[in-house]
Amino acid sequence: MAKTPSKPKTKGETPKKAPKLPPASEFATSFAEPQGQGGETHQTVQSGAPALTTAQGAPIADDQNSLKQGARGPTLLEDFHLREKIFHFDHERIPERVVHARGYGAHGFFELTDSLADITRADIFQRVGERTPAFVRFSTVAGSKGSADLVRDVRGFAVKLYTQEGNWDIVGNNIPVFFIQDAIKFPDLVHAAKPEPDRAFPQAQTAHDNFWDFISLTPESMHMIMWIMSDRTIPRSFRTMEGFGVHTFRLLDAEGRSTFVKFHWKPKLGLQSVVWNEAVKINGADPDFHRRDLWDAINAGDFPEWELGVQLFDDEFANSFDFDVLDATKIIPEEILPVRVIGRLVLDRVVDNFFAETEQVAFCTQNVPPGIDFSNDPLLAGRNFSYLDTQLKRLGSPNFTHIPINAPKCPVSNFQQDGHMAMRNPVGRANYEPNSWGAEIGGPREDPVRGFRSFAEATEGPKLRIRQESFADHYSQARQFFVSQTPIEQKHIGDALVFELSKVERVDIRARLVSHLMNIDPVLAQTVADGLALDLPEPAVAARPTIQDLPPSDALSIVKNGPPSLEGRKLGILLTDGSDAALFTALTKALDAQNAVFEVVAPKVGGVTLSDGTALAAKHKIDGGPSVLFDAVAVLPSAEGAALLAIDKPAKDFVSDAFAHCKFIGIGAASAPLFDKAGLTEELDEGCLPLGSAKDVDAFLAACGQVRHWPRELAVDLDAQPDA
Ligand code: HDE
Repeated sequence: MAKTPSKPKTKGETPKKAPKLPPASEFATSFAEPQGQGGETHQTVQSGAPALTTAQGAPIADDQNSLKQGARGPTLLEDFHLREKIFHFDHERIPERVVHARGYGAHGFFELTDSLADITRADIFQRVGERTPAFVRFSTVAGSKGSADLVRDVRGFAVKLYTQEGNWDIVGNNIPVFFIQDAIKFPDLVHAAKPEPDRAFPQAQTAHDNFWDFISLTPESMHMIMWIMSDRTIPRSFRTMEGFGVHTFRLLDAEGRSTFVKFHWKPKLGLQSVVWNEAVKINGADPDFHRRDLWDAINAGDFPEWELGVQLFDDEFANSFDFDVLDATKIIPEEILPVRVIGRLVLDRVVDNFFAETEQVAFCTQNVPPGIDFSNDPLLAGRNFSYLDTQLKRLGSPNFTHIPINAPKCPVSNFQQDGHMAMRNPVGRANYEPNSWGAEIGGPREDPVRGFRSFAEATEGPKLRIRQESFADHYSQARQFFVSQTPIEQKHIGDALVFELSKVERVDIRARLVSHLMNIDPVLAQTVADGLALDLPEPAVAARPTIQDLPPSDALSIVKNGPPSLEGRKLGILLTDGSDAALFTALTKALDAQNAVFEVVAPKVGGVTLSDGTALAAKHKIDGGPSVLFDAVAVLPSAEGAALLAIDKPAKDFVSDAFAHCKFIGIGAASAPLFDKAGLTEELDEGCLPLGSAKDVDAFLAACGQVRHWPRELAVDLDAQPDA
């Protein structure tokens, strides 16, 4: 009997059940039902299924053939069923989002763990232990809806919280800063990043002239450039990314007093990314890598979880801070202002229908409940216009809030009426206020106590189109980010810049970008110039000199904030007929115990027969399950199996890619011929651990806890800096 590897479920929370399929016998019955004269299959209500109807509810007798005059005659216009079916199909698509088109969503809840009642009257932050329903959509920015998941890009991290006093949308990213300081530049940024308008390529890539031309003329983007050239833009999973509200917001108490706040989502699984060469291959092997990961994890009961943290500060702190808290190209380092954890976000339910939920969800930064308010960040002001405006284009009606995914889960009552597809229609005579129809039929009234009030900020000054003085330092925090990275992370930033700029055709654009790097870190600039075979240019003219000694911040490194355990990580186990059954059992038990997952890769998807005669189904055939899909691999063939794998190109790629991507590799006792033929025997290092028997399992998994064996890349890569 074939065993399917199974996983223990997380305690206390019930995973979604797999849909029940009819037994095979039922298929047999329905398929045995009348065949049409042309041999087409008719499945009828006799199988117990509900009747197929038109959109108007009329039962349909034949859904296989259009209405014709005579057996070979013309199709008749009268066929309303045909016309209605095709009409609806023709209109299935809605415009994709102008940015963040590719995304994936899930339901869950936010639970408050630390009350903020003394700081804000926002209902969601009052009662510890209370849960608020949530919907989260993760996304890439530049690519179209059908683009691949692991392109180098910022990830959107948009959270809709259905609070009891209205929906609150924290429409954030997995990077805490942004490219530009003023919303008026957003269309230019996005045009420059998207495929070039004459040729319509490259898709979902920033590695082209227009992007780097714009960026190299926009020094305020330099801090963001450091982040997007880091491995933050190739995350291992949505589950291993941070999220950030980016802007400074306000929390308001019942008296209208304000506290500034920045929002942070911190993943329970820690931070983890893939490497670039791996990302490129994942996009081919599984373009849905991130959405599949989220879907699988939630359905297995491994509910993704983030802590919500806040950085709280007052005007005095804001005025004392070196940078402007209204400038979205700046962070407040956690070492200066610690993040206070106040709750957790858990995703525990996949969508029932992708279109209805993930595609139609409409996030708007202007959706804030009483107690939350905006700051004067000029980027945020533009967003507050843009998100509402874009939903009309995308969803086609001002009534998009009537769609279940967008509808608040608290009472909604107002005098808005009519419009396309109105679902929530007021009853009674009064459709205006003030009115004198009395409390019962007069409709809703203002609530001066619970109602939303803006912070009464005093402002004055002339109307000007200017960029604030306090926004002028474009390099100091970019440098701080770079010096906060570990050597391997710094190397990846250099590699990414060389890769991207080598796709730029105009040498002057490459040089202009390197001139900005001179103001960030001269060694990085030199590395990139060397990688492009470019003479080092003069530093770019800077509005403010770079502060050289901002202290490094550990919070900015992925490697320093890696996974606390193997939980949620995936081992690929390469097996053949005759693989050691006892070793397989010991390894998979140990993985289960640590809440890690595994998938079996074998020459045929039908599986293998282990040494004790057990038949084991495989998840992948070798070229369908390349090692890029896994965090680490165990290569455990039998002696006969290893001899076969040694002449199989996908098997050799499996091990050489795992090696090149610095993965930990468990090496089975009989696997030498494969490593030999893959040309790796001489190279094997401490990241390649013997996995000959059950007693080796603990040491192998302990090593895997380090995520990647980075010394391997620093030692073998041609681009590696001697002093990295
Ligand atoms: Fe967006 N952005 N954005 N953005 N953004 C959109 O809204 C916009 C910005 C972000 O999963 C659009 O519904 C402007 C920063 C996410 O549905 C649009 C500016 C941050 C999502 C829009 C910005 C974001 C969007 C496109 C500069 C991080 C996906 C479709 C002023 C804090 C939400 C849509 C989802 C989507 C405008 C800058 C995050 C056009 C004008 C900064 C996560 O309204």
